[in-house]
Amino acid sequence: MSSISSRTTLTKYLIEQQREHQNLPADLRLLLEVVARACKQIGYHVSKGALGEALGSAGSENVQGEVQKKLDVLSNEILLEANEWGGNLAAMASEEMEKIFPIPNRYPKGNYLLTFDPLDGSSNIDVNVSIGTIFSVLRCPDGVEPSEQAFMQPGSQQVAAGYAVYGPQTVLVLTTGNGVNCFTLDRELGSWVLTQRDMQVPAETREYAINASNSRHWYEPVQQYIGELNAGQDGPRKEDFNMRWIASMVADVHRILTRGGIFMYPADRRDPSKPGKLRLMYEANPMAFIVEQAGGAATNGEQRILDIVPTSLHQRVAVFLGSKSEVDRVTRYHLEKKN
Ligand code: AHM
Ligand code: MG
Repeated sequence: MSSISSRTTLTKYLIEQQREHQNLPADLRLLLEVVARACKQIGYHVSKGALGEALGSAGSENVQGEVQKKLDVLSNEILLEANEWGGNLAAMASEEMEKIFPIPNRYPKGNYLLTFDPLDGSSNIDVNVSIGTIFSVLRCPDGVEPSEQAFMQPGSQQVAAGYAVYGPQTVLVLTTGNGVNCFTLDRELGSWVLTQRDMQVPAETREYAINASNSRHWYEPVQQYIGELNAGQDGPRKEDFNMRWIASMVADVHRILTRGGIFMYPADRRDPSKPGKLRLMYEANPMAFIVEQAGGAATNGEQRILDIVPTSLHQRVAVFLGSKSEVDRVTRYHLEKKN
């Protein structure tokens, strides 16, 4: 364990990036610090649980028709309030808001667009299981008034993405397109401390994550792929696989970044108008950027997630991400069935 004086805090790390690699403009650095500070605040409220009166339903629905939890609403407000006045953003968009949030005229406007899922894994809030925040930063096209259209950029245009996990430890995982680093919150000092440099998704894995209760609805390529994993040593893969499903994408992805694996939320037969459950702009894109930066892969079963040009803010997408060899295999099964 490093001594306190030799620790690299998030602030120090970002300033070093700015100086040494010149790939991090000062306004982006400040924006990331503000987002990280908001995550710290959200983490504080999460950790209070019943003591903070933040558990339970807010009695409202979001644009996706999902019941909002009190903490969904609170986390959204924390992110909006923290980021509206800093002068680094042109607009924000959130899972919890139907429309974009342009920066109010009373504040200066900046060059970036921020999207977020304020509290991912909402179904786990009340049962004290890891949840998190996911965010993505895009450049606002020059001279464009921030509108929903300004956000319609493929994920490959992201300039930064990250997530926080509020779990046994509170961690922040961040990429600015130059690898992936993990910071752990030192609660006493209130600082994010760099605890893992250059995270890499192991290329091979024997672990997979999928909500198996949906198996009867899956399309054939997913049935085939999961069938082979479940057949274990007796099947064509000739080895046993293990399944894990936390139902918080942040926690499942964090496990995969740490020890490998594949995460899947496929499209299925239930509602062809909804390709999967997860949202492209503030769930799939930031996670795909992080996983690719860590040497993994991310597709919708047919194409790279980061190449998809969005057509609406809350668009859903099928997700297969994690260890490259497995994502390549399940993508191949989809493409073979298509042709
Ligand atoms: P949320 O953003 O409303 O929390 O929904 C997204 C979550 C993901 O974190 C997780 O992978 C998935 O929904 C779990 O879905 P399921 O309820 O099918 O297990
Ligand atoms: Mg979510």
